[in-house]
Amino acid sequence: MVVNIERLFSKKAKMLRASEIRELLKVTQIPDMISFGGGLPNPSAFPVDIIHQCIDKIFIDDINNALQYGSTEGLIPLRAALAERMKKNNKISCTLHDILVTTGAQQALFLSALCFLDPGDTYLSSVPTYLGAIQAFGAFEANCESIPMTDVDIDIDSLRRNLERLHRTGINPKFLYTVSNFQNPSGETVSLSNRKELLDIASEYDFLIIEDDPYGELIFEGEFIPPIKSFDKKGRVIYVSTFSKILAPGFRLGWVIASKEIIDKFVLAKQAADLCTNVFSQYVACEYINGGYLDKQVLEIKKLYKRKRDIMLDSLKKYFPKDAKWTIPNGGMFIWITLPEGINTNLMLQKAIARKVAYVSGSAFFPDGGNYNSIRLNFSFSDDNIIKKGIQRLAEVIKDELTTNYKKGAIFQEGV
Ligand code: PMP
Ligand code: G9A
Repeated sequence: MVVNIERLFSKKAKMLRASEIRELLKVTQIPDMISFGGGLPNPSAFPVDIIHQCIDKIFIDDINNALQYGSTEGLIPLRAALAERMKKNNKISCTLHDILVTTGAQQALFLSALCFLDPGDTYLSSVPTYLGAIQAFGAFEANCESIPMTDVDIDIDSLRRNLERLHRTGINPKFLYTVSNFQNPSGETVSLSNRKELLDIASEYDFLIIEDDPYGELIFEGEFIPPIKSFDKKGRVIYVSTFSKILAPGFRLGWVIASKEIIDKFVLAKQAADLCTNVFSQYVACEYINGGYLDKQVLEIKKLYKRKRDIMLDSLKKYFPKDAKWTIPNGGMFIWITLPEGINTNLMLQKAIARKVAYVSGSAFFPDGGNYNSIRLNFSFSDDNIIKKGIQRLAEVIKDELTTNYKKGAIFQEGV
């Protein structure tokens, strides 16, 4: 008898949706395709020789433990090294006991969803926001209240208005999700005063903040702004970061800093998910930090990505239509483009792919859709001359679209 699998899937499984970014990664396999789509680090930023040295040392010093199961919390020397680094670089006062090592930052988001979101619960998120977070939280059947940005900051008036409206109907959001530095997707960074205000409001209305910070180390210029977590005295902020952008995403290593109650609960959830994070990866990362390699490598990565950002910005200025606008990120990996209203970048994507250039349409980063006239460009992955060529190609696609399909002021429906 043929098994009717669909009938057996859980409600949660039926609600799972494909990530447009992960789908787009397939397009990058097409020969000669220039992809500004996926948020991929540049392979030349991977410290290959250093990784080799670290592994050689592990083979000599402690290979049996590196190949063994480990504790769910993570390797003690790695957590101690992270606590030290978080204090020194990020002004977050913590010890190794406040840190849980996770299978990438993505798992930290998934554990947050598992531990805090029941079906029908509400969370807040600034928009546009990281697609993987929308996916993780959406899997738990939660409702997202989208809070717009005003320039670089989360719109405090809108946040307060939303909170008042929710309270009148008896809804208490569980948390606010934000990527505070060099956001994925917009490249913007939330100001110091906005960070403090968010924490005050979280305390007033009694919700948590999930501060996702994979890009904070990749600062090219401007002042370092301490994370929201550094002002948190009450255990209200769950801070999430990752080795993906400062070592290599293939290691699948991230970490969470949170209060003891939260870490304890996440440990239980993680036991059910994967027992422990990849132990061999943790040994390599530990050697990478304690051998003094990480700081030097971060300097190299920043130099490389700043150059790529500048090439992309110069090319945008040279080739893009005059009425296109874009952000100028002080770090990270992304530039956000706003095209004239009436352009549908979802529809335009097929034409761009036909001309062998890919991007992510902006609407993917809004849980409620819309914003069809925006796109996200990644500048870290492509070679320098490919960035120039790709932006030139994309500019031609946009100019064609403006002369053929542009419907000034058109409102597009979801799904087109
Ligand atoms: N959060 C944000 C904002 C990201 O951009 C990413 C990856 N691009 C992640 C989390 C997931 O990172 P990881 O590779 O550590 O799972
Ligand atoms: O899904 C991935 O491969 C990570 C990249 C995320 C992004 O492009 O935002």
